This record gives sequence, C-alpha cells and structure tokens, in this order.
Amino acid sequence: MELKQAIGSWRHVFKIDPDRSLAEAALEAICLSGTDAVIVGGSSGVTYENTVDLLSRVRQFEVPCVLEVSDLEAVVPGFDLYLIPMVLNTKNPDWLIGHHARAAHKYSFLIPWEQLIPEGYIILNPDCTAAAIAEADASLTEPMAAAYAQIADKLLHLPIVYLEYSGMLGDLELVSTVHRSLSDSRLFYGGGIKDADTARLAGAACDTIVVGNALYSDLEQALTTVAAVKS
Ligand code: 1GP
Repeated sequence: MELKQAIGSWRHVFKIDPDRSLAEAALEAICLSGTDAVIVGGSSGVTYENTVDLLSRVRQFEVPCVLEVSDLEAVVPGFDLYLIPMVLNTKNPDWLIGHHARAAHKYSFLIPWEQLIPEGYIILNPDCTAAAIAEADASLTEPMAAAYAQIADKLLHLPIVYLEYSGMLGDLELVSTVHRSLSDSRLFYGGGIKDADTARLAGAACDTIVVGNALYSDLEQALTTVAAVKS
C-alpha cells in the first residue's frame, strides 16, 4: 500500500522533537515499538541541523518517518511524507495559509507536492506553545470544534483533522463528538497520553493517537501505548 494511503490505517504514532535529546537506546525502542510511524516535529527550536540529525538516526530503522513542518527553514529532504498543519482556529491567517503561500512562492519548483499531506489543526490547549505561536483561539466549545472539523472534512476535504491538546489530556467527549461529525477525514488526537490507560481512552475517541511528551518523561510507560491501541 502506498504510504500516503497507509495513513488511513494508522492507529498510533510517536512524535519526537528535534530540539530534545533522546539516547540511542530510547530511539531504537521507539522505532522498533510497533508504532505505525514516527513524526518528527516540534513547536520551537527546530532547525535544519537538528532535523537532519534526527532523520538520519531514525533512518537506521524501517519505521515510516514523516516531518510535520513548523518552520520553513527546517524542511529537510528525505522524509517519507510531509505533514502540513493548517491551523483552523487561528486568529492570524498566516497560520492557516499565509506561511504556506510564501513557501510556495519561494520554493515552488522544489516542493515535492505529491508527498505533502495537509492537516486541519484545531488547537485546544490554550497553554501549549503551539497555541501561543499560532495565535489559536483555544477556547472553542464542543459544537464549535465540531463545526471547524466539518469545514475541514466536508468543505476543504482535508485528509486529516488533528485535535491538538499538547501537554494535557483533553476533553475526550469533545474528541468523540468531533469524531462522529467527520465523514472522510481521519481524526488525529494528541495530548497527555502517557500510558496504556490514557492511550485506550483517547484511542476510543479518535482514529489515530499521537504520543509525544511521555517519551521524554517515562519511556517505558510511553511504549505501552502502542499495544493499548493496536492489539
Ligand atoms: C504534540 O499532539 C502531540 O504535538 C502529542 O502531545 O506531547 O502531550 O503527548 P503530547
């Protein structure tokens, strides 16, 4: 199956941050964990150098490796796919489409368009770095979050809607409501998943769970999230 289509069957992904250090043994455990893919991405301190470094380390393993682009200067060739966040609940259109248009203007002929996958991002933790940087209105009610998600799904036909609660376990009832409102988009959920229990709860509310911070705070527990949603 082509990797772009394979996203439709991903249940679990780990997100690793080029700006944080991971020992070789930890990276090996992550890449061999049985997760469906490794996303490389972070909200701050992501550079070309630390992204190349992490890509080359992940490439020792067979797991698909995709870059979630947050900074144009840190776009590195050689990833399997590139996830392109479009922040739906931003107050600043730069984060919805402005930076994207500038990238296309500057690098159009270099962009591997067929490897790009847009994500309709809805940021719901007002205290996370992504919310501050992307100027998100993170105070959405459940019906409004579902409304944004439906625009992403039914009007814009984005393949992924991503509910981002980075750093905290979100409102999983809201996540379920958003999930039920979608027809075609795949629902990614990320935020506060740290062990098998939180993975199961979040996994029941969405299509794909994203586990990030826990890799750096308690790796052993973080690794149990894979079997929790994939077995
Ligand atoms: C962050 O959604 C991911 O972009 C995962 O969130 O770091 O809280 O696991 P956590």
